[in-house]
Amino acid sequence: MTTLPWWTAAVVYQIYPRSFCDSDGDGVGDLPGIRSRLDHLVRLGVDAIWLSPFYRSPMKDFGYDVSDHCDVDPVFGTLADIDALIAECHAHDIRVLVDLVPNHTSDQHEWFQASRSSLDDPKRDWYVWRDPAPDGGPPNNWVAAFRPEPAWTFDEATGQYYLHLFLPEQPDLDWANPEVVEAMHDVVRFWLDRGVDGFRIDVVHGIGKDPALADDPDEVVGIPHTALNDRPETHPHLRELRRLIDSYPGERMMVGEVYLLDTHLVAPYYGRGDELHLSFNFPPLYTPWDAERWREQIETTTGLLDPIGAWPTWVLSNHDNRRHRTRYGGSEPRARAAALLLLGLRGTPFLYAGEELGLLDAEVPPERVVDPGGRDGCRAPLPWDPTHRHGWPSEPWLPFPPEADTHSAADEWADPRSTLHLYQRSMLARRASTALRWGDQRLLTCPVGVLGWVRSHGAEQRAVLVNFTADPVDLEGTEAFGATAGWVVEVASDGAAEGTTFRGRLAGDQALWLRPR
Ligand code: TEU
Repeated sequence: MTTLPWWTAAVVYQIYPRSFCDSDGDGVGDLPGIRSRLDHLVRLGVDAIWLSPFYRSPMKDFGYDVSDHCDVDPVFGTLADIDALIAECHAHDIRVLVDLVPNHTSDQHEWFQASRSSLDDPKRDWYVWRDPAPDGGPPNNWVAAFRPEPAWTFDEATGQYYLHLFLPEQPDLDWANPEVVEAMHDVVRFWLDRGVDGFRIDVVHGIGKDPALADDPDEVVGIPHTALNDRPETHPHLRELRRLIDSYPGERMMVGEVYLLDTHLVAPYYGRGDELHLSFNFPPLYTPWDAERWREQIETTTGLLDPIGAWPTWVLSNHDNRRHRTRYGGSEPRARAAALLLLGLRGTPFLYAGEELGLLDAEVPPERVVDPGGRDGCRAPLPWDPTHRHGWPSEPWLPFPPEADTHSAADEWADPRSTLHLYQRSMLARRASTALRWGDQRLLTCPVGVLGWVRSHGAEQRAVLVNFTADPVDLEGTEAFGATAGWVVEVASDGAAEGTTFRGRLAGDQALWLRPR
């Protein structure tokens, strides 16, 4: 039997620690809270978790502004808590990925404090400092994320500007400086030595910068530079990181957040199998719920990645974007069909905590918006039970999502027809099928509004059919029906008729997984 690395077969579950589970009643989720809910993840059947940052941070960007990479912020717990969480995950065969934020630090990090202290501080050139332009303005026209403002802030003390692709409180490190590279490698070693299985690497395509800091072209002015920064300088850094991570035993890995919104630009970040093990690919996330548009995304992705031996990833929701149920018009049946799409594609699927409950984004009133990027809605706290505060000991930092009264984990475990049970059933079926985990993928000709494909691995086969429309569709006479005649419904997104012979009809908003009899 083929043995491919664990991360090709894994379902990865993203936890945003602030919003998962609060153990101490301060309204913010924490590491002991996560540990107390591991039974939920074990039962659901996730293979790995990715923890968004829990490091020391002033929380201007809720942890993506790191002030100490090698310590836990007190709001989340202690190093002993992360050790205990890693150990307990491993005891349940769940791998642990942590977030590595290499592009920038907090302005409160001791490195930046030193850097800004004087022009000749030994850490001055750990960050990107430049003299003002002749008119006194910023050194170039780069725009920061979140607000349409320059990616440069002037520092009175030393009379220069420093670069920040995100908030002014998130100065960019200068990876052209070998001391920075070495310091970040030390951070990587620190966490690998503590036993993590790998890293999700934040804005990894950002670390190499144009040494000339040339202006962005006029036609893209206004687009944050982080979505444009695609430099050859980054690739040697990725090869070094790859060598470092691969030098550890036990198939450690990295999945990069390459936030370039074109798969053609993402593919090179896999290198020749010597850069990222996996890369996020966001164009599908930004694709509307439309069969033709999804067909293009699937063909583009596999067309670019298969030939270079790169393993795809698929993701519908995360802490930076409205949840897919919200984006797809709020329909839960549709979100459930999307789950079978996500888990049925060739590649590693990433789930975002709460999508297994079918959650919508919270409607956050203006006075409770706290994120500089306005991404609060998808970061709403998870409802654990139907009580007043849904298992949170005090009022959480953000309001609960709509339907928290009916979509808590306890409610959903109690109802075999729930979205949670659908995720559990499909993840079990995926675990049991080499075709679903590793199989080739051949798209089938289907009626308008439907996508279908067959996954094959050796003699094993599965078919996935997704009806993107709200109307029933008859497949009789199509290639899709020909390929699956006599097959059995293994998983249905609405739970209907599982275990019976497929008759060639898809209900509106329905997706099916089929297996040969
Ligand atoms: O995101 C990178 C990124 O480019 C996004 O912030 C994107 O610009 C924005 O979400 C669009 O709405 C990563 C993290 O995922 C994000 O949470 C951080 O804020 C950001 O990096 C800075 O570290």
